[in-house]
Amino acid sequence: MTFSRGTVEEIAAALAANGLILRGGFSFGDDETAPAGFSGGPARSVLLIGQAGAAPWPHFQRWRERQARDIANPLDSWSREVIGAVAQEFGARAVSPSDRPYLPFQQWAMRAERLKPSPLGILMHPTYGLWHAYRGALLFEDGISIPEPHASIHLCDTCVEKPCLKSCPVDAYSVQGFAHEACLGHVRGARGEPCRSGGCLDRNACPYGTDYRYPPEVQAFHMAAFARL
Ligand code: B12
Ligand code: SF4
Ligand code: SF4
Repeated sequence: MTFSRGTVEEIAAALAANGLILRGGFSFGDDETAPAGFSGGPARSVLLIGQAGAAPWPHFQRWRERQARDIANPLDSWSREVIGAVAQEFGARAVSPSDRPYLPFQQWAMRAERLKPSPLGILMHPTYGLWHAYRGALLFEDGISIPEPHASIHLCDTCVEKPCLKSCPVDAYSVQGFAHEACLGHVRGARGEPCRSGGCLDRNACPYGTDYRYPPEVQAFHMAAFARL
């Protein structure tokens, strides 16, 4: 598969140098309002970039040690820098999951990878379980013909016990959605130490993808960012 300035394989190799992976992509339909591409015209296709497990962490940590001072949202800054460089090399526009207004990353991922949400809202991956995320996307003004992804098994459909809905001390995740404030109150409170130091108890209760589970220090970093601790 070739773009005007390179191939998908070359893009994947450039990302792998920072522990990032291509998470699939698709072309926007003629009837869709697509985000702008590199030169400001509508993008015709998108490639999603993300991580499986905590693979980018050592690369991010080395980058952080080189920064003159602590910066706000360092993982977003690192991701923008690394993915921005790849975008420039291959003639794409880079976007981030944190860009405002929010771009529909999970809808794009469901389309690109045929994933479905778990009861926690996090998309369930057949191999990585809940231990994966999106760090950016490349918008191209060329169309791409990526083969349709195969429909994969949605592990939550076969999971009868659903331990992910039974471990939170304040039942923040339920069929009604995510009770953001209840979670925050607990995480910041006196009894929130297990969530602060080891991550969300509900997410950690899922039996799948455990080889990709983020180490406690990585989970603590994300929890601190979520709760602005
Ligand atoms: C705002 C936001 C939140 C808000 C949700 C508020 C709300 N009810 O909308 C809050 C702060 C609660 C949140 C929390 C978390 N989030 Co969040 N969040 C986002 C963000 C930046 C924007 C969502 C959005 O509005 N998109 C715009 C709409 C149009 O796009 P969309 O694809 O339709 O959006 C989907 C989501 O909004 C989803 N959704 C709605 N409510 C919630 C709540 C949670 C917890 C999740 C995961 C999804 C989710 O439903 C939509 C499905 O179509 C996305 C990145 C992005 N750009 O999408 C990450 C994102 C959805 N979050 C993500 C994650 C992992 C989390 C956390 C689980 C971990 C963390 N980052 O700390 C936490 C939960 C904390 C915990 N207990 O552990 C990941 C999910 C990755 C995946 N594998 O699926 C994303 C994609 C970011 C990323 N870099 O990968 N999040
Ligand atoms: S515990 Fe079961 S229902 Fe919950 S996320 Fe994991 S597989 Fe899905
Ligand atoms: S982080 Fe803690 S309080 Fe929040 S949903 Fe997970 S287990 Fe519940």
